[in-house]
Amino acid sequence: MGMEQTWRWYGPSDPVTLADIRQAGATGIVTALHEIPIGEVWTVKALEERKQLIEWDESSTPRKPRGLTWSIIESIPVHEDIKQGKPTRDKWIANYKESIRNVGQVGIPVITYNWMPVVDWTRTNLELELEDGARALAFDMPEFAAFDLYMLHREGAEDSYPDEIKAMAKARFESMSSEQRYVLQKNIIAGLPGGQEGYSLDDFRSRLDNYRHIDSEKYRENLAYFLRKIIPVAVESGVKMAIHPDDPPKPLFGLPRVVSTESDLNFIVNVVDTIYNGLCFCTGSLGVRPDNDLPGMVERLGNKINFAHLRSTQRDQNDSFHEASHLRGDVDMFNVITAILKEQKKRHAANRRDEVIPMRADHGHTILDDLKKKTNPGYSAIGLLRGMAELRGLELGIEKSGLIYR
Ligand code: DNO
Repeated sequence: MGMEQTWRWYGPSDPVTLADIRQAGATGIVTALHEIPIGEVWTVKALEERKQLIEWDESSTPRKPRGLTWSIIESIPVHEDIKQGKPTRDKWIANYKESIRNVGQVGIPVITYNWMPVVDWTRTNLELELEDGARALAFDMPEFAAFDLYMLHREGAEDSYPDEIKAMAKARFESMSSEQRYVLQKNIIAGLPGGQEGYSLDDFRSRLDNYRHIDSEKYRENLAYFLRKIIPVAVESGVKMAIHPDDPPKPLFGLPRVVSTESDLNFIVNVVDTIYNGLCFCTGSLGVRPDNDLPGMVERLGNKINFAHLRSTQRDQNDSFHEASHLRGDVDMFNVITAILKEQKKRHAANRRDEVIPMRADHGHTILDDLKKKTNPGYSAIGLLRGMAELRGLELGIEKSGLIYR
């Protein structure tokens, strides 16, 4: 049996409609109540309403099922006080637990979240033009350093980069127009779709300042504290948690990062050893590090994978990368999908109810007609449709080949 094909929908204002998603062949919806401020409780009423909207077409009487299910929440963001381990964290954790209970009551089986400090996923360029004219998301280290050193003027930034990156950053900054500098700043701190809030420069500096005394060890401890409190509630509520890896999987702005490597993931799943304390296996994020052996990680950590984000990244020079099409780039998608299907087989043999792992094609290129439209970066319909169609074809090929029985 194949994976569950899901699609991220940004809610009623998403230019990609539920009907579009159905036509793309997905059956699961991945979404969030983006309007709820970070830390507040997600009520049963608000969850129910959104679930009805997703699953039922009310435009005719009697109403008709759309053929879509709200399968995953991505994300319930974690309040910064919890991440920083502030004395007020228990109040926000109590809210988080309440939200988990409510999600369980409404019957949504998985919640995705991340443990990235201050910023969620980060890119410097949302429109890198590829040789075929498609646009891709990219992270350029010298540009990122130019922002950090010459626009943010972060204390300590000088020690964060090797000399050659600093020299490139300086040259890059000097050659940029004020418009280009503004776009760079906006890309980095104004918030990407579905991410944390956006910040102004001053606000951003003070947010970074909160981490002055938090090193990786402390930051990891804060995560363990959070997990010990929430996982028992997740178990009770029948809701599986799925932590998303750091994107990119390396420290930014001198902030701690503790969800980047296999040993980070091992630490996390062992804090409370249950399938309810699991992973969102994002191949594009983890794949930026050459030391992450993705198919091997699926083999070793497979029983804790509650959700898969399938996409590929291509490492470039100077610690930079861009998003490749789904079957190209550095991610060995063939062996990743083979390993996921083998994991599903094991679950089947063990009679696990969650035998089918939900996946979504993540971050497509902007192509064809979407180049003329306003779209959410990485989430335009046609590019994602291409990605999903490729992944689905690869999956079917692997299934038919009998490879997963070997
Ligand atoms: C980006 C996404 C992330 C992800 C969060 C999970 O496209 O993968 O924003 O949703 O990090 O909390």
